[in-house]
This record gives sequence, structure tokens and C-alpha cells, in this order.
Amino acid sequence: MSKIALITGATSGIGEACAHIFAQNGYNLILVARREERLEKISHHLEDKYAISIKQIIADVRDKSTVTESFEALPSDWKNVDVLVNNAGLSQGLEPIDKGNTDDWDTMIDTNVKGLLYVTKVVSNWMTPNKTGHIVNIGSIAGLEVYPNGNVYCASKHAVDALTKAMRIDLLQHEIKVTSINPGAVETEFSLVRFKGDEDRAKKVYENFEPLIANDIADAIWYVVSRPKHVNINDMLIMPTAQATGTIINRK
Ligand code: NDP
Ligand code: 8X3
Repeated sequence: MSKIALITGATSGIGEACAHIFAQNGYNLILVARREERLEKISHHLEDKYAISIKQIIADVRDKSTVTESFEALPSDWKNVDVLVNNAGLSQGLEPIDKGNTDDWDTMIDTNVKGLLYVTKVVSNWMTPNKTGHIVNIGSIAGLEVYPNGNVYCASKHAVDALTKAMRIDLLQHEIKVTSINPGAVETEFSLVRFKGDEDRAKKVYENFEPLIANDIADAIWYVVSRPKHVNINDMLIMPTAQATGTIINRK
């Protein structure tokens, strides 16, 4: 029986790259995101290319009942999830705290923190009776330091860091591994989403230095999940060579 990975936010960037690398390594996949057409296209491509099976779940991770109902509706053999990649997440805006948009704050906290919790609640309950499983949370350099105007996004990723540590403690008795992967600048749709479709502003974020690409992170995630059972990588901070901190970048 092939192993199963459940990946949230699989329609773009890091989540999509993870779907590829797990598929390439023979995993069956449960892919979660909101954009149905994209998810379908990616799923069909991977099923054809790697002869694996995929279940698609169109869900907004912020919606607790949708997450619970759509996940629990999976056939029981699909609930033997070996790896959960809690990747769905986003930033909205880059403003000082007094100028921030409170709807953006809700979106970031509801997605990055509460969505991750709703998904983890369901999937960890599938893992515990099996006494095996690996939860990989996508944090950020923004979860380890705070940068100007990053306020609420940084707070949400600091929460992910705290939850990763908490999960590792609470799930220890169930032999479930928990890892956080904390990337620096990765060129994905992240900045386009942060700046609400402003392509010029998004492009500038990655100008004049070589950022990471989604596959760099997927590669690290694959390394982490493919260690022997007795080895857990607690966390990993992965930066572009040209980036020293959240804001110090060696641009040419
Ligand atoms: P992308 O914008 O390219 O991908 C984000 C993914 O998350 C999309 O597939 C999107 O799918 C999904 N998503 C967003 N909101 C929801 C939601 N409410 N419900 C379900 N799925 C959702 O960005 P990245 O790949 O860069 O981001 C992935 C993760 O990596 C995020 O947690 C981000 O914070 C983190 N990260 C990114 C860094 C970077 O520099 N890019 C650096 C450090 C961390 P859809 O819209 O179809 O729902
Ligand atoms: C994304 C990286 O530094 O742009 O988490 O916030 S950063």
C-alpha cells in the first residue's frame, strides 16, 4: 500500500512543488485548496505522470465545518495519512500597525493559525491510533524575527512556531513527528497575494538577487520526511544565500 501525504495549499508555490516531489516518490496524495480548476489540472497531471492516486478537496481552511466534513468524507483507507504538510497560508498587506487593514489581519490569522489548527485537529486524530505520522508546518523567517510592517503576518508565523513546539510535545506519546520548515524569500505567488494582484510591486520583492524557488523548499521537506523513523528534524531555517535576515538582502 502506497503512503499518503495530505498537502494544504497545493495549487501554487511550495504546496504545488511538494505535491510533485511526493508524487515522484510514489505517494498517493490528498490535495487541498480553494481554486478548483487549478487543483484539477495539477492532480490530473500528477496522476498521469507518476501513476499515483489523488483525492482533491476543494476547501477554504478557514471554514471549520467544511474542513471537518470534507476531510471526514474521505474513504477510510485514505485516512491513513503518513505526512501532513500544513502549507496553506498567506500575507495580506505590509503596513504599520496603526495603518493596517483589520480585514487583512483576520484573513492572515484565520488562515495561517486557525486554518492550520482545524486541519491538524482532524488529521492528528487519524494518525494517533496508527502510532505513526509526520506533521510538517510551514512557518517562515517571519516566525522567528519581526520586520517593519510585518506585524500581523509575523505574529501569525510566530504562532505557527509555538504550535509546532506544542504539537511536538502533545503528540510525542503517539510517536508522531512534528517539524517546522521556515523559509526566507521564495519566489511564488506569495507577494502577488500580499500586494493584492499588484504585479509590479510583487516583482520588485525578488529583484536583483536570487531568491529561493518553491522546489528548494519541497526538496528540504522531502529530506525531512524521508529520514529513518527514529530521526526527527525539529526545524529548518532555509534562506537564499543572498538574504541574511528578513530584511537584509544583498541586491546587486
Ligand atoms: P502561494 O501564494 O504561491 O501559495 C499559497 C497556497 O495556499 C495556494 O495554493 C493557495 O491556494 C493556498 N491557500 C491560501 N489561502 C487558503 C485558504 N484559506 N484555504 C485553502 N488554501 C489556501 O504562496 P507560497 O507557496 O509562497 O506559500 C506557502 C506557504 O509558505 C505559506 O504558508 C506562506 O506563508 C509560507 N512562506 C512563504 C514564503 C515565501 O517567501 N513565498 C516564505 C516563508 C513562508 P488557493 O488560493 O487555491 O486556495
Ligand atoms: C514570507 C517571507 O519575509 O517575506 O514568509 O515575510 S517574508
